[in-house]
Amino acid sequence: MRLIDSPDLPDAVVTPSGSLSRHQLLEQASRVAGRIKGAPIVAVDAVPDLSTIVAVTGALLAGVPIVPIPPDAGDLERAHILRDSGAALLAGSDISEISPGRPRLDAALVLYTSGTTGAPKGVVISSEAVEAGLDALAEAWQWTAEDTLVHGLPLYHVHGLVLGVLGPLRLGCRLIHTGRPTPQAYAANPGTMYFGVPTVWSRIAADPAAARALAPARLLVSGSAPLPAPVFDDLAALTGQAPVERYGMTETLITVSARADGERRAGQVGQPLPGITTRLVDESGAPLPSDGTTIGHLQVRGPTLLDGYLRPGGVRPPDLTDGWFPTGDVATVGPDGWHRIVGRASTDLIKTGGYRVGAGEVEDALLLHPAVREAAVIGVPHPDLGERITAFVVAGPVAPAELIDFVAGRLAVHKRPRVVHLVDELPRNAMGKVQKSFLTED
Ligand code: MCA
Ligand code: AMP
Repeated sequence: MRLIDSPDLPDAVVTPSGSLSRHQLLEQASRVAGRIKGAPIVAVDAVPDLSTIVAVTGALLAGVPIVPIPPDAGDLERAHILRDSGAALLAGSDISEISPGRPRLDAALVLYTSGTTGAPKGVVISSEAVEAGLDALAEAWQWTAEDTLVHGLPLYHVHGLVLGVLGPLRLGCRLIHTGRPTPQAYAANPGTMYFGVPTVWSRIAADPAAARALAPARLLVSGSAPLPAPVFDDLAALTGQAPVERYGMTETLITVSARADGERRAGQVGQPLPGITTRLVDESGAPLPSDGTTIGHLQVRGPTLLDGYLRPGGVRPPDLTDGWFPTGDVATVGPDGWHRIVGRASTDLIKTGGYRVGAGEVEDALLLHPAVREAAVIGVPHPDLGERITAFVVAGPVAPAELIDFVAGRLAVHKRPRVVHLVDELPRNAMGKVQKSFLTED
C-alpha cells in the first residue's frame, strides 16, 4: 500500500505507551521492514499499542502480508491462526522465525474471521482493496491529513486496523489510540473524528459528560453492528451532531456509509460508497426491487472485495455470481439508495460488542471440556453488547463459570459465553438437528 509522502508531523501516532512523530514511525518501521523483507507472511501480536502500529507499518513497507493475532487469543485460537497461515510470529519488533513453508501471497492482510461452523478462516485482502476502500471513505467523510482520528478499538480487525491504523497512514492524519475504547479515554483526547462500535457509543451516550466532550469533533462514526436508534438520538442531543453510520464486513471492507456532507438517519447505514454497487436478491438469486420495504439478501460488488480465503496451497477465491459477493445480511434499500440492515440470514453468526463470533466455534470449544456432552450457542439480544453469547449445555457436574473460563482460555476472550444454562436435553427435530429457535432464557 502506498503511504502518504508528507512532511514530518510531531505526535503522528499517540498511544498510552508513548508517541512517535511521522519520521520516527517510518524510521522504526523501516528497521522492521529490513528484517522481514522477502518473508512469505508474518503474524503480529496485535497488542493495542505502538509496537503493533510499527510492525504493521514495517510489513507494509516491506510488502509482506500481515496476520494480526488477537492478543487475548487462547491457546486453541492462537495455534490455529499460526498453523493455518503458516506465518512466523513478529512480536513487536522481535522476529522469532520466518516460515519458509508458504508460497508468497500478493496481499496486504490476512484477517481471521468466524464462519457459522468450524475454526476462523483467513480472509486474504489485497493492497488494492485496502487503498480503494480507504480512498472511498476519504471521499465520503472528507477525511484528510488535517484530521486527528481518535479510537481505542482492537488492532486485528477491519475496523480498528484497516480504518483505524491504515487509514491515518494512507491519509497522513494524526492517530490517537486510547488503548481501550472507554468513554473517559475518548473524552480526554481531543480529535476531529472518533470511531466506535455501537457498544462503545452506547457507553458514551450513558456518560453525558464524556459525550459532551466530543461535541467539537467533525465526525462521530459508528459501525460493525447495528446502532440502536435511542443511542443515535442521545448522541445527537448530547454532542449536537448525529453519528455517521457505515456498514461493511471483513470480506468486503466498508461498502455503505452516510456522508460527512449529507443526511444521517437513525437505523439506516447510508448509501453505497464510490465504486461499490449493491443489490437485493431473493432465495433463488433473482433481483428484488429497491423500494424501501422489500427485504432481501444483500450482495455487493466493487474493488474492495477479498481475494479469497487462505488455504494450504494458496488462496481459494470467493463464490461470486457475476462479481457479486453474498454478504449474508438481509436488508432493505430505498429508492434513494439508503440501506437498512435488517439482520443476518444465519442465526449462527453472532455480533457481540461488534465482534463476529461463529456459534459453531464456541460449541466446539465447549465440547472439549470433559464434562460437556452437548452444546448449542446462540446470540441473545442485549442492551450493551447488541447480542450476548449464551450457551445451552448438557453436561455432567460442572459450574457454568468453569465452562465460561474454559472457553475464554482457549479462544479469544470475547468469544466466551457470558451465560451458560445447564439443561437436561437440547430441543431437536426428527432428524436430530438442534432447533435453536426453541432455546429461550426463561
Ligand atoms: C473477562 N475477562 C476475562 C474473562 N472475563 N479474562 C479471562 N477469562 C474470563 N472468563 C477480561 C478480558 O480479557 C478483558 O481484559 C476484560 O476482562 C473485559 O473484557 P470484556 O468483558 O470482554 O470486555 P467488554 O466490556 O465486553 O468489551 C466491550 C468492547 C469490546 C470494549 C466494546 O467488545 C470491543 O472492543 N469491541 C470492538 C470489536 C470490533 O472492533 N469489531 C470490529 C470487527 P482487559 O481489560 O485486560 O482487556 S470488523 C467489522 O465488524 C466490520 C468490518 C465493520 O463493519 O467494522
Ligand atoms: P465482520 O466480518 O466482523 O467484519 O462483521 C461483518 C458483519 O457486521 C456484517 O455482515 C453485518 O452483519 C455487521 N455489520 C457491520 N456494520 C454494520 C452496521 N453498521 N449495521 C448493522 N450491521 C453491521
